[in-house]
Amino acid sequence: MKIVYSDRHRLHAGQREFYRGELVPCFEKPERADFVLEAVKARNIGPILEPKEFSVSYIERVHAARYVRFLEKAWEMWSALGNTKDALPSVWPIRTFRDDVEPDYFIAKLGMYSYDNGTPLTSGSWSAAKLGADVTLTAQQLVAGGERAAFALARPPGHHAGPDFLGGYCFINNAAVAAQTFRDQGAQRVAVLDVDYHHGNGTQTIFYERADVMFLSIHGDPKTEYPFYLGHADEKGRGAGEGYNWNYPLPAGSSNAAWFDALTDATRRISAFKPDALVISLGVDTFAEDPISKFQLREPEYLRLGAHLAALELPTLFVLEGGYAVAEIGHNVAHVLRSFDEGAS
Ligand code: FKS
Ligand code: ZN
Repeated sequence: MKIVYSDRHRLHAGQREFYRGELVPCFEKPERADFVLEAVKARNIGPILEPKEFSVSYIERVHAARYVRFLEKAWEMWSALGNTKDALPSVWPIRTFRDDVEPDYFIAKLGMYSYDNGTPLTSGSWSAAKLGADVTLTAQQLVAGGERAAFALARPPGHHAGPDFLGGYCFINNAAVAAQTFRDQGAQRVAVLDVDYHHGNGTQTIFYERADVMFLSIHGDPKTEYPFYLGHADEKGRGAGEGYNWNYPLPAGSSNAAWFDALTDATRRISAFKPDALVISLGVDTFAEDPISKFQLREPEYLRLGAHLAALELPTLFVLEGGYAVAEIGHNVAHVLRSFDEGAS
């Protein structure tokens, strides 16, 4: 399958994130994409294309305009205050606070548009995030244009970014932007299947009240795993969206058998939904050796995942999300894509 990639992802390179009471080097670093690129090249997954440039109006179909304006201007505002280090939020308007009045002070604005302090905003974050969306949309256009599948080798990742918030290393929800674009270009129904270790809280929130985009996620149980406050099994959608959201929280340490039981149930629901396109939020932090996650997938499981997805026989867009055992993430991604291609007709 064709792969879309730009080396300008490295414009986003956060210095440090909070981890267990101290600032440590960011897990989500440019080398991740380098390793994925190397592996897909080595295994001849397909030609590598540069992204086209898309208008921000595609992004604003799923993100609030005022959030996008904030991201565009954030570094300018932060550096105008004399700052040179990455911006990290430190205060949030939770519960009884008001979120309808946007404060003037930068750190207060950043708190309003974020939900964690692990997502450094750097001088190049907006450019890289916009480019990640362009990478994703370029791959989406290939699939909309008749390709069986395509891979958006994007970073920073996207699935934690919601309508008007960043977090979990994510700024723009690439998978959601792509799903919405499929809809806007004539697809009646789109399914988004999130196989990253972490619940795709941003994607779920964006589509929670809608019946035209089904969201399904297999992830570490939020009772103990990030992002903690969303991703439970009883979240099934609201209003028109009821019955179009399916979460498969699994305890940390779950067996591969349990993971594939969840995948089988999820893909059964996708088939019954009869979508015109499928978007896969492809995180490989489900890997047994991943430094921040606790599932046990390895090469045979990634091959099995690719074959299982191919069997759905749907136009499929793969979008890169997480995965941190840096050298291995490339192989894990390549295994999924290769076995998908082998199983695809
Ligand atoms: C350290 C504890 C917080 C955040 C984990 C974020 C996971 C991100 C991801 C994505 F795909 F978005 F990259 N850990 N500050 O893997 O889901
Ligand atoms: Zn993840």
